[in-house]
Amino acid sequence: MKKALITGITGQDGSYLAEFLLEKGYEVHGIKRRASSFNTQRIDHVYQDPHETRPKLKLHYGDLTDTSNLTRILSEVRPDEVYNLGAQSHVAVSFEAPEYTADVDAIGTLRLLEAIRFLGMEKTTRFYQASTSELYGLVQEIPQRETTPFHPRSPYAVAKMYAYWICVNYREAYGMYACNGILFNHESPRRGETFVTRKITRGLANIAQGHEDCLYMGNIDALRDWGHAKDYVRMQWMMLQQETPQDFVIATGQQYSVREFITWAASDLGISLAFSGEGVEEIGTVTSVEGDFAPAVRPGDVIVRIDPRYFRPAEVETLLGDPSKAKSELGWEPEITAREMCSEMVAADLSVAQRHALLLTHGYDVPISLEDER
Ligand code: NDP
Ligand code: GDR
Repeated sequence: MKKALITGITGQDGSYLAEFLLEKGYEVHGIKRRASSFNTQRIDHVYQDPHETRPKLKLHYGDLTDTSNLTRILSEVRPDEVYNLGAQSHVAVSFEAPEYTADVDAIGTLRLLEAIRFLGMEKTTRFYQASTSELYGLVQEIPQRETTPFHPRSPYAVAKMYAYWICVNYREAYGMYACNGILFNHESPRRGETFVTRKITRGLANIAQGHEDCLYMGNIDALRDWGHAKDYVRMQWMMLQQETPQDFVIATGQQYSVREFITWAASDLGISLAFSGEGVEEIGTVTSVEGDFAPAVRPGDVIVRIDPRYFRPAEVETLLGDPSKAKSELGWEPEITAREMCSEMVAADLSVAQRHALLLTHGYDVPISLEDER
């Protein structure tokens, strides 16, 4: 039985990857951070009681900032494959906490690689690094492929650039099987609530059910290549099953704006929107409402506004990936479109908002944040 160690197992990708590897028969180990409240919601459904004789999923307390902890976990587990998904992954937050972001995202990667080498596992343990389309930042070529030069635009992207190159360096210097997956944005109902897609689907579902009045957005003209996290974790595993380690761009090759995503999500709720105004004055006004999903919304309501607080000191305006290499060399194809994914996310967030509305009707005032969709 193969053993995998996942950093970031409690995050969006970590949870899908853990499910995927468990289905493949792996023994899965994950590193979770100590928190003052439960932080394993995304993997609770695959959690196995440690009192069972041979649980297939084991969690270890740890942190990418803690070298001795990482070394100890690696020496105990001796995994065949390490998936380094752990990161301070929010681009806007990285401007607020640049040093911490560098410590976790850049030096954390080095710590793991160095621990693998220190333990003499560099020829036996395969390593996946969660690299990102944010490396392209100020884009030098459209679409972006493996050979497109990098120009990172945030402390997050700069930290991830170090991680990218240290991974390449350990491959070249020590013959490690180490790969970078250069993944474009990927989402799901398990996406963190403050990333743009989830903020939109959750915010509009709450507005539809009367829990909030307005969605406050940043740059809605930003263009992204959005895929589904389930499709992308499959590719993370495929990258570690090849004869030789290589880096791959993982993307759909389709690009949409944040504004289009808002319109899709609204339309799934039966809401038609018209945008007017310019810059921070721009607003999204309801033109019509159909069906039963948005009982709290009326034509004429302004449900989208721009708030400059969500603008970034340096923005990545446009990203569009070219996944040809992954398609031709690994036979990988994304199966879920961005539009389908948006509907899945809206349905999940609407169901939470509806349950909340039902509780309110029956006199239970449960704070909605406690009910986040997993
Ligand atoms: P999430 O933010 O959902 O998950 C991040 C994970 O990292 C969480 O489990 C988090 O733990 C953990 N983590 C954060 N800080 C530390 C730390 N100091 N030590 C150990 N673990 C830590 O990210 P995603 O699942 O969306 O992304 C997975 C990886 O892929 C990240 O590295 C991200 O940067 C990268 N990536 C993501 C893309 C995307 O579109 N989703 C695209 C390209 C790259 P906790 O739950 O306790 O917060
Ligand atoms: P991104 O994702 O920065 O691409 O990083 P995010 O969803 O945060 O932003 C996408 C685009 O939407 C614009 N935007 C807003 N973003 C947020 N979060 N909130 C808003 O209110 C808002 N309004 C407009 C942003 O400016 C941006 O242009 C994600 C993360 O998962 C990274 O870890 C990963 O590496 C990259 O995707 C690929």
